[in-house]
Amino acid sequence: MLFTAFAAALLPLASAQLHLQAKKAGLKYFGAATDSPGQRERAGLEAAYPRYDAILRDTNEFGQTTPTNGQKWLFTEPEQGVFNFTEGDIVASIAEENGQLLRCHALVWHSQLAPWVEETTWTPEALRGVIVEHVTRVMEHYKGQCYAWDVVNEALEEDGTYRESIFYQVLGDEYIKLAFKTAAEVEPDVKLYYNDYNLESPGPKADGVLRIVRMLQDEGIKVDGVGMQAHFRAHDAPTLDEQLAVMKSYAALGVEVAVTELDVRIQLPVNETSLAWQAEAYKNTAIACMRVRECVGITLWDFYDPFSWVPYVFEGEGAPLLWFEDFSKHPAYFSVIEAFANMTSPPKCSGKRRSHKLY
Ligand code: 9MR
Repeated sequence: MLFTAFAAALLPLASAQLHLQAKKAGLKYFGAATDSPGQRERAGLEAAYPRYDAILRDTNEFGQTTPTNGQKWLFTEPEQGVFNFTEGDIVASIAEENGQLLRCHALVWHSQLAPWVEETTWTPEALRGVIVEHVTRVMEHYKGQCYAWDVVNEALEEDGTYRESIFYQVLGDEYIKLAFKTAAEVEPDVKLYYNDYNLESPGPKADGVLRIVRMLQDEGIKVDGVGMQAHFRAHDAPTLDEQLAVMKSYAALGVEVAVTELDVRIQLPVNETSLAWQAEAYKNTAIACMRVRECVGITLWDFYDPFSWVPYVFEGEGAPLLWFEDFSKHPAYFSVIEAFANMTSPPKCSGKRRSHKLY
């Protein structure tokens, strides 16, 4: 009994290897987003989770992190011109202490927006000023710390038309150009991403992304990447072929791609079948990212089921991540490791990913 408990305690570190294996397979990183403890407490969870922290900080497991909430407008500029970086800094300092890459998220988004932005009646000129000020101040604060910024998040509807956010209503697609242009002026070396969900298979929304990237490129505005959030359902996740096709379509425009918020939710309670579907979905995403040279990495939207956003939003669904509540690992963890391991032998040549014949 004692031995089992002891072995179980050692297991997470002894077998820690998502980032390690992903690197060997040619990715830049495998990471997990995380929330700051203050946010956890507000969600009714305990603040201290030493076992969680040990896994998050284990760089063999995760070489990258993202604050799930702390850098959003609601927290960073709760009142006009009043900036607060406390929450975002907590996660940024975890990344710094551990030498993990930081993906920064998100500058211009219609959700978790400070109420003052939506409650004011803006002239186009005034809202332009607000966007420039927000992007500039937040990016300046995090200058040198981010590998990438999600500059504009979720600007599209499912049919590929623009979402009627306050930004779009006042400025049309100009707000997207302005956000990217400003971001590039503040920090020319950071990767600037458009990030959205349901972009993981070809279709009207993916076409909308291609349109946004081309629009920016046509105007000579810097855009470096497309972030595919990848919030999937186990029973109908995009296939490997769909993911490959869509990643290649973005990459064909000369931008990199990343899987930025991966989770695969299950109808609760989980059973063997749903866990197998989930394992397949995770594996397909890992394989797709490895096969497309421009796919730089994969980020889980947290890694520990109790911290997922899913049960708060989708009643009856959950268990979308790779660690169960008791810190045992999902079958999907091992399917990802297996996918990476199958890709790593023989090693790839001259920095280019080899063509993978194993799948
Ligand atoms: O994980 C975030 C959760 O804690 C927040 O309550 C939620 C509010 O919308 O946002 C979650 O993260 C979202 C991310 O920022 C953008 N893509 C969708 C994510 C899940 O909602």
